[in-house]
Amino acid sequence: MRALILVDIQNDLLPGGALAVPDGDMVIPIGNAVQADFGLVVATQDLHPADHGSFAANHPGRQPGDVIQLAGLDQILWPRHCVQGSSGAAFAAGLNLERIARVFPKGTDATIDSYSGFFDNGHRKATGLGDYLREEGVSSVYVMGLATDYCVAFTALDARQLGFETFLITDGCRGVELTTGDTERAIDEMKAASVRCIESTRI
Ligand code: VGL
Ligand code: ZN
Repeated sequence: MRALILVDIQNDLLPGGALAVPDGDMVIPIGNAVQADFGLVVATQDLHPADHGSFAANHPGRQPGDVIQLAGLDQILWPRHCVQGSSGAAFAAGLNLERIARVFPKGTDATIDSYSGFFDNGHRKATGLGDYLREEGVSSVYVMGLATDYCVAFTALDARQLGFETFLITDGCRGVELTTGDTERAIDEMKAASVRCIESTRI
C-alpha cells in the first residue's frame, strides 16, 4: 500500500505566520486533491513547548538564523513558531483533515529539534511513524508539505533510510530558502538518496 505524508501544513508556516514559507499556502489545494489517491493519509505536526531550544528568543543575545549547539548538534535558531496550543500550531484552515488517519507530533522535547516526521535530529527517539506505516502494510510513501529544505527533506530522507520507496510530490512542497538555493540543494540530496520526484497530477 502507498501512504501520503502531509508534513507540517500549519498556520505558522504559511504566509503571515511566524516562520512563513513563501507561497506555503499553495500546497493546501494540492494536499487536498491528492488525498483521494491514497489508501492511508497521515500528517506530521511541528509542536513545540514555549521553552523550546530552537527558538532564538530562548537564547538571550541570539537572533533567528544564528547557529548554536543543542543536544550536541548544530541548531539553526528560528523565530518562535508552532507553540503547543497556539493557533500558529494548528493545521491550515483550508486543509481537509477528515481522511488523516493519524497525526504525528514532533519537536515536543524542548532539548532537541525534530525536522523529520520519523526521528528527532539526533535520531535518538522515534515518533512511531515508521512502525505505524509498517504495521499498516505501507511500502511506498509520498511526501509533501512544508518546508522542502527542512522538514520535508528530513522526512523523505528518513523514509528512504527506513526502506520505504519514497516519492517527493514536487508541486506539493515549498522551501524556506534561508539561503538562496537551499530548496534545490535539498531536492538534489533527496534524489541522490533515491527519493523520486513526481508531480501531483501524475500520481
Ligand atoms: C520547520 C524549521 C523549524 C519545517 C519546522 O516545518 O520545515 N522548519 N521547524
Ligand atoms: Zn519547528
